[in-house]
Amino acid sequence: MTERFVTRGFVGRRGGGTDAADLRRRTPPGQYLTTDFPVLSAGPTPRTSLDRWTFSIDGLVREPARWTWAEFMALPAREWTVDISCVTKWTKLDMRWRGVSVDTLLEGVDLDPAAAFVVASCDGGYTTNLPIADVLGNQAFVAYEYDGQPLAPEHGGPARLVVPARYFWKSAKWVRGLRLQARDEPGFWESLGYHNRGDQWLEERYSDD
Ligand SMILES: Nc1nc2c(c(=O)[nH]1)N[C@H]1C(S)=C(S)[C@@H](COP(=O)(O)O)O[C@H]1N2
Ligand SMILES: [Mo]
Repeated sequence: MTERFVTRGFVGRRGGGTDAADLRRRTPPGQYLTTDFPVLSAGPTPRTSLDRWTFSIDGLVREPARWTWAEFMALPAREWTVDISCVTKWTKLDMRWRGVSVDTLLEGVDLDPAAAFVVASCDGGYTTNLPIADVLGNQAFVAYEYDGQPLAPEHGGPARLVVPARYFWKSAKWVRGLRLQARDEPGFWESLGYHNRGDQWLEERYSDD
């Protein structure tokens, strides 16, 4: 039921080598490469214990879905190695994550035909918005491991959304759910002047870009 939304995106630009030409090709406009993993949070790091953690899908679905941590860990998982670009201009290549595809999560619910956008919500109140097409096709996932280790709290642990095809503010840390909506609704940074879509290859940083 979710196939109708799938867009393939920039598959041709993904992956690849690390010689000088490859590195240039893999660096979006206006970005520089880094090997650091900076922390950027709009507030304090929330600490939700795993026995109180749940992940929900609600809004325009026939029945809302909700997983406990144990149930979430039992979902089919896989690894992604992806390049990440932050609007503050750093790009980090080949970041290795493990988690659950958003496709897998949406397979568990019956989408209302009117559902066209998702709003990710988080512990701490942060939100970000995405069209459904931007999170399908196994290009977005809820990660709970980074580089072979449980995701660190400052980087969004226990679990965060990762949307590599968009600037990193769309990758909601401490994510607790996705709400399906008919209408788009700007999230935290999108309401404060950042671009609604945030495609790093088109340099969509601010709302008038
Ligand atoms: N819940 C939540 N998610 C968030 C943020 C935040 O402040 N709160 N910051 C966003 C921004 S602006 C960026 S650049 C990345 C930073 O992730 P990192 O701290 O793991 O580098 O997380 C994004 N996700
Ligand atoms: Mo950011």
